[in-house]
Parts: sequence; structure tokens; C-alpha cells
Amino acid sequence: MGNTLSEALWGKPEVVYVDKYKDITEEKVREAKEKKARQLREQAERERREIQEAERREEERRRQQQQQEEQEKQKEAERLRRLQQESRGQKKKLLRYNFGDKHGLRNFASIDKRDIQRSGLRIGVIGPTGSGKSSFINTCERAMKLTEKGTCETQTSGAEGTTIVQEYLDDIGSKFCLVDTRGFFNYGEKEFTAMTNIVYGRLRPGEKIDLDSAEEAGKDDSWDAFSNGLHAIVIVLAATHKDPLLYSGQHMTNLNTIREFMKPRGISPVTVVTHVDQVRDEKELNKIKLKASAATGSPPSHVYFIENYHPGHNDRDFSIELRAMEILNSALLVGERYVRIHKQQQQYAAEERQAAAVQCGANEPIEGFFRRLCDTRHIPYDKTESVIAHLKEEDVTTAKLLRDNWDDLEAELQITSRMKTYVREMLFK
Ligand SMILES: Nc1nc2c(ncn2[C@@H]2O[C@H](COP(=O)(O)OP(=O)(O)OP(=O)(O)O)[C@@H](O)[C@H]2O)c(=O)[nH]1
Ligand SMILES: [Mg+2]
Repeated sequence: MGNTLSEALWGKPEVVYVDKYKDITEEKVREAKEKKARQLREQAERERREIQEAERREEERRRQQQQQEEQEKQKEAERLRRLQQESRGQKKKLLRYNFGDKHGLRNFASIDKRDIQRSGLRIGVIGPTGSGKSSFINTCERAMKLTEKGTCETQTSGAEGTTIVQEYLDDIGSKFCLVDTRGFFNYGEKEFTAMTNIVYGRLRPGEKIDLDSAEEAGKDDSWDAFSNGLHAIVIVLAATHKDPLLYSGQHMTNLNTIREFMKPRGISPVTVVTHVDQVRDEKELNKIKLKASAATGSPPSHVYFIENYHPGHNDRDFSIELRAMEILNSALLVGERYVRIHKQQQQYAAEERQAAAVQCGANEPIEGFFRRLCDTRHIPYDKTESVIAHLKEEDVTTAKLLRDNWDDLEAELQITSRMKTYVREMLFK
């Protein structure tokens, strides 16, 4: 093998082999072990502290959560306590209610209110079948009597609902009561007659609302005492998919006759929309409010939403009860107004009659006399035709002749004693 030039110049390089373990003494091994152990101990300590810190943080989070839950529970308990207190206050006020409290008695100074003060206001609950009328009455009963269950029979699946006129809350010592009525599928002629019979107090509590013989009840020859009729009307509609009539506007058509009946008489109904638990959307509720208001004629401010007590919501709920009492207060308000309007209308009519009587003098024909009587007492004129014919046969052709011969005629006339009272009052007033 030949030498390279560098070898020739500088000579052969010296090769040094290093033994890398040559310096590792036992001392160094021990130190290394100790260092490693220290590092491991430090790391374990760090991890222990980290775990401790995480546990402390978790404990703190749990404590804060508990504290928050406790505060929320207290807040909820406080809310319920306030609702309960408010509910108690409202209930007390309603129990003490007397006619005139809502508008102030000075607003009734010019009318004779003694009958209504004695008997109290009657609030009729009407509306389509199954809308929740009886359930609403039960809700009011539970609010006013603090019972666990109302006494009003509600629809159970397959069963027929209410068919009898029935008064509720007439036993709590307050000067108002609720009147449950039959639900109608539509408001045709028969339903309308049945309803006016209830409104005018011709159908009394306990009597059946029989649609087939609706005219029968109407045949009663008079409008009963004003205090037996309805003074406020609560129309109950349901806010469910089950009630497409509300959505389609069909209720608006169906209730047309009722609206037209109420308006000129000064009856402004309060509307209650039930089943509100089945509609959660605020926009939908607004839509329903407008539709319900258009159907019943109540201004939107007199349309109330409520979830009644029902089998799916039976536990005491003061917000439900407060809503029911708010509706009762609203009905009392419109009821008082109706009484005032009605009594004023009666007063004006009486004044007009007096003026007419003076004008006609004693020569008023017998037909005219009975026509005035029918107008005053809301009796269909044709119901008096037979008695007029009889009087004419007896040559009693004027009101004066009727008055002069009343003592003899009273016993022989084929009319009810109530009708005789009306005739007597009109002849001799
Ligand atoms: N979810 C829910 N169900 C209700 C509500 N109100 C009433 N109901 C139920 O609706 C059904 C009809 O209620 P009722 O109170 O009997 O109805 P009604 O208007 O008196 O019926 P009729 O007397 O037949 O005209 C019953 O099954 C009630 O439990 C409510 O607000 N929410
Ligand atoms: Mg019912």
C-alpha cells in the first residue's frame, strides 16, 4: 500500500481511542441516580399539587353551584310566597265584593240598584262546546274556596258536557256568582233562543238547556226579574289545534248573532282563551288574541289567556288562580257597567212611556197599551193578541175602559198572574 503525500510530509497521524465509560465512577452513578430520584419526586409533588388544586377548584365550583341553587330555591320560594299572598289578598277583596265597588257607588246614584245589591251580579259563562267553560268555573272555585277540586262537572272523553244551567260560587257569601251553560257547536236560531232565555233569566238554575224545546222556555210570557238574568258574559274559547274554528274565523261568523244581541244592550263580554298551555309561541298567542277579539267583540284588553286546572295540571298554582280572579274582576267591572246602562235605558223608557201616556190620554187604544207593555217587559207582542181579542169582545177598547173595569176583568182574564201584575202596574202607576 503506498503512502499519501501528507503522510510523506507530516508523518502518520496518531489515533486516540476514547473509552466513554472510563470516567464513570460509582460516585457519579450515585449522583445521577439521586438526581433522577429528585426529579421524579419533584414531578410527583407537582402532580400532587395540581390534583389538589383541581380538587379545590371543583370543591369551590360545587359550593358556588350549591349556593346558587340555594339562592334560586329561596327566590322561587319567595316568588311563590308573594303569589300566595297576592292571591290571598285578591280572594279577600272578591269575597267582600259588593255591587258598585268597581265603579264607585256615586256612579249609580241616579238608578234604583236595590234589587241587584240584594241578589248580586250573575256572570254567565258561554262558548263553544268543550272550550273549557266548566273547567274555568272549577278553576275559579279552587281559587275562591281554596279546595283541591272544583264542583263543576267537566267533559270526560266521550261524555256529554254541561246541559243544565247551574250557579257556582253562590255559596261563598260574595255578591256575585258564575252561571255555567251548555256549549253549542254553532249558534243557530235554537241556540240563540236558548241563550237569550238564559240571559233574561227565563231559564233558572237547575233547568235543562234543551235545544229542541228552546221555544218552549221562550213562551214564558215575560222577561223575568232583572236580577235573575245575566249581567256579565264571559265567552270561553280554546286556543288549541282542536279548535280550528278559531283559526278559520268560523267562530266570528258563529258568534255574530250574539255580538249583535249584546252590543245595543251595553253588554261588553269578557273573553277567556283556555288551553294556553298548548301554545307556547308568543307570536301565535298574539294572533289568537286578535282572532278571539274579532269573534267575541271584546276589546283585546278584555281577552285573557288561561291554563285551567285540568287532569294534566292539578297541583295548586297561584298564578293560575290569580289569572282566574283577574278575569272575575274584569267581569264584575263590565257587569256593573251593563247594569247601569240597562237601568238608565229602563228609566228613559219609563219617562218616554209616561210622556206617551200623557199624550195619548186615556183614549189610548187597547192595542197601543199592550204594545207599550210588551216593549217595556220584552214580551213578544203576538203573545197578547188573544187577550186583546177577548177584551175587544167585551167592548174594552181603550186603556181607560180597561182601568175602569179592572176589578171585574182581573179575575176573568186568561193570563198569568205575573202578566196581571204588569198590566196593573202600567194602568195605575
Ligand atoms: N290542557 C288543557 N285542558 C283543558 C283546559 N281547560 C279545559 N281542558 C280540558 O278540556 C276538556 C273540556 O273541558 P270542559 O270544561 O268540560 O269544557 P266545557 O266548555 O264545559 O264543555 P261543554 O260543557 O260540553 O260545552 C276537558 O277534558 C278539560 O280537562 C286547559 O286550559 N288546558
Ligand atoms: Mg261544561
